[in-house]
Amino acid sequence: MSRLIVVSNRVAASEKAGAASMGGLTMALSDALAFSDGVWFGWSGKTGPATDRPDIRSQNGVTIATLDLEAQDVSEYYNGFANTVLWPLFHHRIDLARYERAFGDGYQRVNERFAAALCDLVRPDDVLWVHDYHLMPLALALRRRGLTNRIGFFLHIPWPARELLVTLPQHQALVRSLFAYDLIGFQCEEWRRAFQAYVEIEAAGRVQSSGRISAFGESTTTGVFPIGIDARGFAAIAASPGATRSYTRAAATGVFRSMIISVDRVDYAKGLEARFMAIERLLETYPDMIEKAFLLQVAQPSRPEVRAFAELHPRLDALSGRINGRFATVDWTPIRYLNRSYGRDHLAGLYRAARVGLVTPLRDGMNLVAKEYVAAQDPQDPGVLILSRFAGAAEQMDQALIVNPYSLEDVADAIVRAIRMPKPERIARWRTMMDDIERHDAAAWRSDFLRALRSTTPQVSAAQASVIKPSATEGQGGGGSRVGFG
Ligand code: GDG
Repeated sequence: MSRLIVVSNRVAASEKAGAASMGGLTMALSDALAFSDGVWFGWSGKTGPATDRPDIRSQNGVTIATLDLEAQDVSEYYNGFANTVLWPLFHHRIDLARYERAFGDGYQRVNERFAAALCDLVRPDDVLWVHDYHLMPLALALRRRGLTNRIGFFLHIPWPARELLVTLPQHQALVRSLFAYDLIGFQCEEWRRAFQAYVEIEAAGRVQSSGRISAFGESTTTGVFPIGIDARGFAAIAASPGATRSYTRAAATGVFRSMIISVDRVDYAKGLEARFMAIERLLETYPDMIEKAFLLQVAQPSRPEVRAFAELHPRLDALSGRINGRFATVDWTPIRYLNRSYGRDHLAGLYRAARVGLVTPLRDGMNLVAKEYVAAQDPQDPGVLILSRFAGAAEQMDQALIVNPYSLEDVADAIVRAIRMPKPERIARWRTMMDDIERHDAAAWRSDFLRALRSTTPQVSAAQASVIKPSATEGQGGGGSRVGFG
């Protein structure tokens, strides 16, 4: 049995590792790692002197290997290229992206450092699974060091439209570097199609119906693996004592009222501003909803060092304050904006108490909140999910009320329809979605991906690995055998 090595920017926090605090992704990966005597590798989250030697510890049968990063790396790689270049670009906000060469240098430097540290840990028959946009060039950096193991990549966020991707100065190097993986996984067909369109048009590549794709004189395999949650586990959390306490409290304050819940990181891609405005439009258009409906927005602060994220806070404060000032009455507030995070059990109780789950990102790789909302419902009296068509989850969850989050009227109408929906229709829609998320849960996602990865033809032979070199257009600011993003 070969070991699994999972590589992600951050490694799951250990201290709180109880079922109630772990997300579905962490659970799915932890199970697989424990089973295969595996290793989870990533940034420690701390700053310190540059090093290739990871700190290694054992946690629930899993080896955790972490590297500290220098302050400059955090600034250029994490806050810079990952979250001020790739995050906005891949979420179609090029107006918020800052294309600075120093960010590309930092991105390259950290991927090289990860590769150097990993090479000392990896054994010949290990399988590597790399996660997300922070680490796209990692496989190429590993191949250039001679690693011939199977390496898979999963992108948790959307793939952008070609017309926007080409605004990135390093677009070709970035896409080309992905061809060093044996398997590239996307959350849904739409993101895979966008990737294929880039490769066909910009790189004169060839796409086969099997998912095999060739360009730059290399080929790899693409696949669609919608990430799931631990649906049964989450349903059990929703019935736990902690969840029941938060359910009872929320239900008591919402008697005779319809609670609408949203849960997001404070992130421009999640569409919080448009959502608040849709609540305002709801109250303008449907006066009978005044004192009847209210939004409970749980909004966990996120990436405070990145300007576009930090700037969102005062805007949301002002918007919720203005709408509340305009519509609130002595004992009712239309938007309860909670700028903090809650335990998973608390959250599950709130989902269950809410008549409507309002999930309206402007663009989102998948969106797990949509699935958690469904899993937390009372089967005898479930609430209604309203879901943005621009979330990857919409491809799977067509029994939700699918909306265009840019249209305030569309969202307002869907809220009224959800609140008025008869119980038999609510149950029928919920049942279909629940069956699907139970079938396609976190464990299925992980095993589907790993099965596909293990059945790919190995990407490179040892001999080929030693001759992969940067292209003529790459390497400025890098040099030698580095990947070339500067
Ligand atoms: C990326 C992609 C993709 C939120 N607030 C609290 C809390 N949360 C938990 C939710 C959910 C998770 O965070 C958020 O997951 P999402 O999927 O909505 O979003 P991203 O963080 O943007 O994740 C996304 C995902 O990767 C997985 O591939 O779906 O598209 O952007 O689980 O419950 N959890 C707790 N307290 C909170 O206050 N405990």
